[in-house]
Amino acid sequence: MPADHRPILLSGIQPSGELMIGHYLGALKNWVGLQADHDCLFMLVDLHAITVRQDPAELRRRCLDFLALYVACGIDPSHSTVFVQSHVPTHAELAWVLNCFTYMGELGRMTQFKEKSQKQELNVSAGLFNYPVLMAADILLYQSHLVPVGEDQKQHLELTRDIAMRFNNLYGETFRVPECFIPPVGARIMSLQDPTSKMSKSDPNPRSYVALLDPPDLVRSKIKKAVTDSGTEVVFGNDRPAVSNLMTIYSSLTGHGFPAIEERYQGKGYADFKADLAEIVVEFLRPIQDRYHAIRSDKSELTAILKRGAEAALARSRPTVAKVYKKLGFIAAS
Ligand code: ATP
Ligand code: LTN
Repeated sequence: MPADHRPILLSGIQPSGELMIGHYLGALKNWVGLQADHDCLFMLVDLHAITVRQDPAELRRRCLDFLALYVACGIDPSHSTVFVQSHVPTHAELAWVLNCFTYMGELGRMTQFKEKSQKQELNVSAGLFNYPVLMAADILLYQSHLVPVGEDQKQHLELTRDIAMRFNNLYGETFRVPECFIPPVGARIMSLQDPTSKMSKSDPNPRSYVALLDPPDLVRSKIKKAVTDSGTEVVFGNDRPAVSNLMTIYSSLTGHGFPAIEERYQGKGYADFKADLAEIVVEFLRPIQDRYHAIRSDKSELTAILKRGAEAALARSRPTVAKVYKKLGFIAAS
């Protein structure tokens, strides 16, 4: 790859569950928007995914499904480095080192760990606890400037910055301290069935989210049956979490602000609003789904993208590991 002076951007999604509209609005949309003027690395974080049990056959299939969806959503693998985390061994190597510079107390305070370990009370793995350290390694390996994520990942980004600063203070400038990019609208899309909890691909109820590959009639039915607040007005506000969430999806997909949406539906009820929103989502998904089906059928091209991506990522991350090992006092192998 030629010398690139654009800021380095890195992000990833776990290949678990189904990619859904929350991932698009909180992450993928911004990856695509920032792609032209950043030097981008986009990952499929399979090492992160195994912090909860995965079916091996499904995980294998899903990595390619997600890759095809990244491309269908607008990630251009000829401009950006797209790779699978487990193909690049430096991630696990740096994660081990960073584990030795992260405190149990810090990891115990992570909201995602608290939520996921509560759901899974028995046999909470050390991997689930250490998850944010691997994420810090992902980011720091590439000297990333910018990390676009949804709101729920902000705390992990703050921990990454703390780990980087701690290491730099002890050993001298080693890691760039990254910045977090959180979109102003769409950073936290809520469940369609419970507007007090985040829309999540690991939700056992598929009616709580719209998957990027849901067929049109299923999208219509999920939006029609989405819970609403008491009252009938299409007005944004903290006291109306359900309709505000639907308005956020509407606004993110159309670019219309909340006052314009309120004006358009003045005097109309939730049913009209939901019917229009359903069509907006269906029309938004249609070209993504068409592109997806074309791309997903070309397995050799998908494999080639990942091979190129892994080679580039390994070459770019090796110098950081070498620098870290040297600073720590590890002797060189040759
Ligand atoms: P899981 O529930 O399987 O742990 P998840 O649905 O939270 O996963 P991740 O792989 O953890 O998905 O998230 C990938 C990216 O999508 C992250 O940047 C995350 O912040 C963003 N994201 C996930 N859910 C939402 C949401 N409901 N709204 C906005 N962004 C989201
Ligand atoms: N933990 C993130 C996924 C992730 C990530 C990263 C995001 C793993 N490594 C590095 C940005 C940068 C999540 O969304 N659950």
